[in-house]
Amino acid sequence: MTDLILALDPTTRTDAMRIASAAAPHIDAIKIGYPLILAEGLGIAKELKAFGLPLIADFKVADIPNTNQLIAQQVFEAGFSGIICHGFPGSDSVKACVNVAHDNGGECYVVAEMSHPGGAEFFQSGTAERIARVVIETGADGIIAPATRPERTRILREIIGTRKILSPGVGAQGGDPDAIAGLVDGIIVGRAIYESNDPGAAAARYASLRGKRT
Ligand code: 3DU
Repeated sequence: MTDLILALDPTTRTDAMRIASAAAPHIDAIKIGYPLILAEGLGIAKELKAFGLPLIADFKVADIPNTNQLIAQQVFEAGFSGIICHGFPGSDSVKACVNVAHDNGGECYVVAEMSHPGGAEFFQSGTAERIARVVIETGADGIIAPATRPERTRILREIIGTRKILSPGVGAQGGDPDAIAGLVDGIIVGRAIYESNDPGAAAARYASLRGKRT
């Protein structure tokens, strides 16, 4: 079964905990990033751990290896089980995140191509494919690839083989779960769940739509 990952981007602790609580029975992991962390602090990670789900830090880390390592150490000390970094800073920067993730029994995912329209400007022309190869070279656990462009994600799947693909863009960005779920290991859904009047029902609906990995 393809995982359903909640992108928990509300900017108050109250909303985040309410939505996570409603969605938790239907989801496989929670992803948080700058919107919630900058509003409420890194400590929110420990509170969210109470739901018993893997917690992914979407900081799209993109610095020199030493700084990436320092950031990743903070992430795993805060209680996360996964980290997302960018691939364009190069394999040494990615490797720094991979090493810290694996030293902590966690996972590292690398953004290969982004899901918004502008994601087609720089990540195509071979860049996404090159980043996917960096994932293999560095031993990273998988890539982030767009649900909005299944044809691109299919090409990236050929490069990364059985490594995981987590795919944002379903729902608010227009990605169709039917078109992507069979290609990827996890779909990432944010606004279509957390902006719903009934986040629990919305999460249940996406859980029923995600289909099987083929
Ligand atoms: O569009 P949504 O509200 O479903 O949220 C998508 C989430 O995934 C959000 O946290 C965003 O920062 C993240 N993301 C992308 O949308 C696209 C990417 O290429 C990478 C991450």
